[in-house]
Amino acid sequence: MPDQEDFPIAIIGAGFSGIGAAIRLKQEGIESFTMFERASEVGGTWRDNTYPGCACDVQSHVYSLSFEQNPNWSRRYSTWQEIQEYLIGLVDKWGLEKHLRRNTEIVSAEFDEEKGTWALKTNEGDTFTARVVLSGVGGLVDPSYPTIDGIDEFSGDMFHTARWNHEVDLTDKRVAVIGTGASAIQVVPSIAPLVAKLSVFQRTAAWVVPKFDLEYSPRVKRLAARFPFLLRIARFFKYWLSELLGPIVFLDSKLLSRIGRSISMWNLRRQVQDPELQKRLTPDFQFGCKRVLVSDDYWAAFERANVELITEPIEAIRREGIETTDGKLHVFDVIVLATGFLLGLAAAPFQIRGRGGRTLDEAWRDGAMAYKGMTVSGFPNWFTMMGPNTGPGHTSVLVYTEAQIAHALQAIKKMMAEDIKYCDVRQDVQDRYNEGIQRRMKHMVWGSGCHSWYLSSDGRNRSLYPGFAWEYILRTRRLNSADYEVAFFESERQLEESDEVEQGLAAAP
Ligand code: N01
Repeated sequence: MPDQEDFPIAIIGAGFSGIGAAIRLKQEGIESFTMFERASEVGGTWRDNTYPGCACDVQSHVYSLSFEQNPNWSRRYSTWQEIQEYLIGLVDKWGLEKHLRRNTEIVSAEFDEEKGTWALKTNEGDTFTARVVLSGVGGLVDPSYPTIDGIDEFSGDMFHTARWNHEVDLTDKRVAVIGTGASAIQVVPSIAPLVAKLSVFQRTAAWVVPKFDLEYSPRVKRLAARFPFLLRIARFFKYWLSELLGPIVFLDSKLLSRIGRSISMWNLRRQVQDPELQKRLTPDFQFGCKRVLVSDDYWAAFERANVELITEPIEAIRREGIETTDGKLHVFDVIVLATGFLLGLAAAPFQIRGRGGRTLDEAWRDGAMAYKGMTVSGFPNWFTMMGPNTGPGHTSVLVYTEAQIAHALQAIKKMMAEDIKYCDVRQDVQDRYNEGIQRRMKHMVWGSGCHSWYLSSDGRNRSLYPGFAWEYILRTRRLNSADYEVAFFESERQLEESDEVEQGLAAAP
């Protein structure tokens, strides 16, 4: 077994995946890892998204690490600040600072087949050599800016939800929000009481189910701190409830969709009284096809006198505001772009060169694909977290992330114990796995005719896992060596030694 110093591990990204992986390595007594974070602070999405109302729409007991349960969540659905504090707290608690290189971006990676190592180049110009790479760069990171005519002409303030400009005071301003996705539905009710006028530009209405958020009392928090098993019980029930209800959200079933639709329509009717407005806010696609949103106050915001819904398509952005296709110019002081993200997992985050000099972008020319969402043939010892087809539509993404961390950890321990140079998933195994994933996709609601970030340009879903989380966990639980081409240092050494013996014998008089 090699010394840990001979087994450097790189973790790219210090968001939930990176921090979770670092803690699990520490728990296993593995200290030879370095975390690279391109920003000055950890937290990933919870560092970048600070817009008013930003909170997780998955319950905190499930949207947290199972091995780091937090008794102090202030409410059922935590705000971005609390989640960010939780992550910063974990870095402190586990002494991750000494492993962390802040402001350090990995700009390229190249695999050395002879040595079984990855050379990671940083933006500072140095190179870090790693035996294993755990990539936790996130899937929805870079904002997607819309291509609207005249977008640079606007004379007021304009910013994206993921790059909120806190210097701009919205009080008594005329504000436009473009988009009606998960970010917009949190921004709209939060800023509506502040602004003079709020206009929401809706291209596609969204299905929204009730949130039933609540605050946890000091007593509940004390109990959770005193009896940690209560947190495990809460997590257990919330997780299994989401699995139980999952088929309503992901299966292409008219009957199940009707249940989801009824819940959402009830949510709409209790918040909006005007039948005409109800109609304009009702989606025309199957429940679950786009991400189902969770809110108790988004639709209610349209009942306010200062909030209007605009469904006329946008023609252009002008100096004064937004022009719609009916020729009307809507004048604004501020435009908020709630227009989503570029799907990061569709392409390599930077140039990654694997065996034979092939890049990941070349390997993914026909779409992003990986074995169990983690490993790609030709790119040995590289494990991606939140990779292709590992996102859920119905539960916490962290359940999947933890399964990926556990899988990578198994591989790392095996490599260390058996002096393995590299493990490279076999192309036929990866292909078979992905054929199975796409076969199952035919039964999922995501391809039922709507347009969403779930689908790539060829209409395939390469972002979500078509099934239950428990099943993904079972599939990833065991590392099957037969799925991988495995190269050992030992056998090479033996070969070298036997070559030397043979040469020695041949040279002997
Ligand atoms: O982005 P989106 P998001 N003109 O892509 C519209 C996660 N998340 O930031 O539907 C007019 O969902 C676009 O219209 P359409 C979560 O996974 C999680 O809201 O394409 N409109 C849509 O309405 C989520 O799914 C949390 O017709 C334009 C909106 O902009 C993902 O992030 C919270 C347009 C974009 O919606 C993305 O959510 C927030 C144009 N040119 C986000 N271009 C949690 O709580 C786009 N749109 C965990």
